[in-house]
Amino acid sequence: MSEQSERKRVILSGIQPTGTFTLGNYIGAVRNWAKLQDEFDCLYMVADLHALTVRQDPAALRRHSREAAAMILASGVDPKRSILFVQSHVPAHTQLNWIFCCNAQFGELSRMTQFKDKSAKHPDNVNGGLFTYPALMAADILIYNAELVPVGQDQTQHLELARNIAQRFNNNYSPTFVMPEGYVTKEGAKIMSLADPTRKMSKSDTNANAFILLTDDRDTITRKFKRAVTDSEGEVRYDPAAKPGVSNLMAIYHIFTGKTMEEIQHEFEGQGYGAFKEAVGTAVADGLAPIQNEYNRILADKEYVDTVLKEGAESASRIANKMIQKVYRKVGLLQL
Ligand code: AQP
Repeated sequence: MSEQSERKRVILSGIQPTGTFTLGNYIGAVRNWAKLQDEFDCLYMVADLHALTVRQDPAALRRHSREAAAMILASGVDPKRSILFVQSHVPAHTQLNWIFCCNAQFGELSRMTQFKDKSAKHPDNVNGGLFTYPALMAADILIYNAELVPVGQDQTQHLELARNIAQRFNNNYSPTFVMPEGYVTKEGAKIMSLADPTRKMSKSDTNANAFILLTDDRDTITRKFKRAVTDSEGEVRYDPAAKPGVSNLMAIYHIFTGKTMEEIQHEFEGQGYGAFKEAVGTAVADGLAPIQNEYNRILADKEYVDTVLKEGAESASRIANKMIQKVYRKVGLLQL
């Protein structure tokens, strides 16, 4: 990173390679990452270790990790300006995780709602990693002394825990970690499932009609939007509580066209949902086309993607290894 960029604040964000990215991942996360590069020193992480808290097919996980990197690059992240790496390529994350596991309290980990949610979703695999996941997330952030972390509502509790862990460590030893803050992007829309608009769109949803994948072709995108669950009112109006399906489609249309909710409402007045759904599908397919072209181009060059990831891991490790040495020394681990 340039000398001038040393004055920028550090921001860290990650995404799990648990599948092909959805439109939700794009709108809520990856789309914003390229823009953040102007203002911040950015670290972007393919969070493969976090993905292991849920059972993964090894071959698919490997494939998804490389695809995730290619999609992040295709979305505009520039590896010359930002550090893009795979979490497991920087072992200091897991080293700090252990120190934090020994700092985080059973009570505070038990209160994490995501642990409760994921345990309920995967009752046959309530593993220790799922329970201590927030300690690893704290390590991801604090190992780089990231000042800002873009978080959705579902992650604010984890960020709070990271702050508590940092505070406790600083008090018990000596000032080491900066307090990370949540960073809310201007258009941080939460995109809902097309099949059940009361639930968020998720890449691991078993119903393929619930999500738009960033790799879906135009026909698939159009078809999925046509099938999207709405309501029987037939009026395009923004009201997330009463009309979650229509409001979700309006939010998506707004993001891809820049039109306001009033403009959208006016555009489809008296037309029912058919024309509206068609327009949303077209706008999304048009908007994703250049990213898909770029993604296919980048992914075809496996060597390039791997070089970016290798260099990213080296840059990240340089920062992370310094921190882990410092932490090991402070907690009293013998250093030779
Ligand atoms: N539906 C969504 N709307 C807006 N933002 C979303 N994100 C995920 N879904 C939506 C954002 O994407 C980033 C990466 O998420 P992740 O892969 O680390 O985990 P996740 O939030 O659990 O994403 P998924 O797609 O739902 O994955 P699975 O199905 O594996 O659990 C985060 O910034 C998240 O806010």
